[in-house]
Amino acid sequence: MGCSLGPASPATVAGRRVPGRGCREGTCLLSFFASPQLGARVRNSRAGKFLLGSLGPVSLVMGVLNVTPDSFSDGGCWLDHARAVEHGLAMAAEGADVVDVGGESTRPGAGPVAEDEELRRVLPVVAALAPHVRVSVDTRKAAVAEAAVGAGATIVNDISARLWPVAAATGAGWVAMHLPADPAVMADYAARYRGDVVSDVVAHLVARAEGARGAGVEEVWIDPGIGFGKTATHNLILLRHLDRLVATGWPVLVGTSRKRFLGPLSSPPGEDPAPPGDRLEASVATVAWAMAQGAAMVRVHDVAPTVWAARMLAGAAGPAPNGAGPGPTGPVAAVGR
Ligand code: HH2
Repeated sequence: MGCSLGPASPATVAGRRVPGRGCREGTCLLSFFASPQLGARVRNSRAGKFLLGSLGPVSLVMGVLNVTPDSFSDGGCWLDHARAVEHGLAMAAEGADVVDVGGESTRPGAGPVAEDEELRRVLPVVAALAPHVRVSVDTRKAAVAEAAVGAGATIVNDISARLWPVAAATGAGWVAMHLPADPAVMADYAARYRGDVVSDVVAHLVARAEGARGAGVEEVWIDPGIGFGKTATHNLILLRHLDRLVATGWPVLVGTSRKRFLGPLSSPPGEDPAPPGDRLEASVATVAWAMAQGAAMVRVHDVAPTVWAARMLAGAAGPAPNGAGPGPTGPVAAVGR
């Protein structure tokens, strides 16, 4: 697929206020978790939604930035550091609340990446983006997570759900994702799995989240790991019952963007599954569903349409106090996220 850069250049991003988005440089997420009132609301509310006044639920958007040659949908696009930074800033200008920088593909069959190579890929990009937007590092390696936090990342996006000690030691936020088998063998695992996928995912993530909180991690997210060791049916069941994850009270992150299970749903019956670049509508539809179920953040490649979807959902979920609708100059813009 093509590697198109977003509309903004770095020069236009610094200091620019994005219409309709109140979160610049990670302040909203930080203040959200720093606020006992709002933090308690997310942790304790049955739906776990970001309920801000009468705006209804407003979810955050995490933009994907893979500094890899082989990621399943944008492999090779952002391997060059200057292009990666430009794309990260463009996503921030489009309204991403977090930019997720990764240096290792976890698609089925991807080869392992040596630690020094992963560090070489991600650190300069994290350091360049961190002054402008909140940055997470997508890694399974403790040393990479630690170094990325040192370079400015404030969330460890951990598909292995094992790196909470790094978050505890550094004060970073931590995402625990459900990964039931190593990516190299997860397709076989998924085909053989006969359990209750929703109950297993909920139990696994709640145990990890409680462990991390007990170890002192203040900001903990849980993520069902759509596409990781799951069949298309498992993915759809997890989406259907996302409310059970949300009901745990831990803020939920969901990543469906461009994933394989969307391929057959994105092409006419009888035709080949749509390739990753042709899964935009399915991606937006599934993250919109996730947001409507109470997901507090969605991880996407296509930031701009997702931000618009989030804004429309916020408007649809609850009328603003003054009766104005959502939009660049409406109450959503005034209150932010
Ligand atoms: N999915 C991918 C990578 N990291 N992290 C979280 N928390 N949730 C996800 O669903 C998730 C993730 C896979 O997507 P991508 O990074 O685009 O692909 P690749 O692993 O090929 O780089």
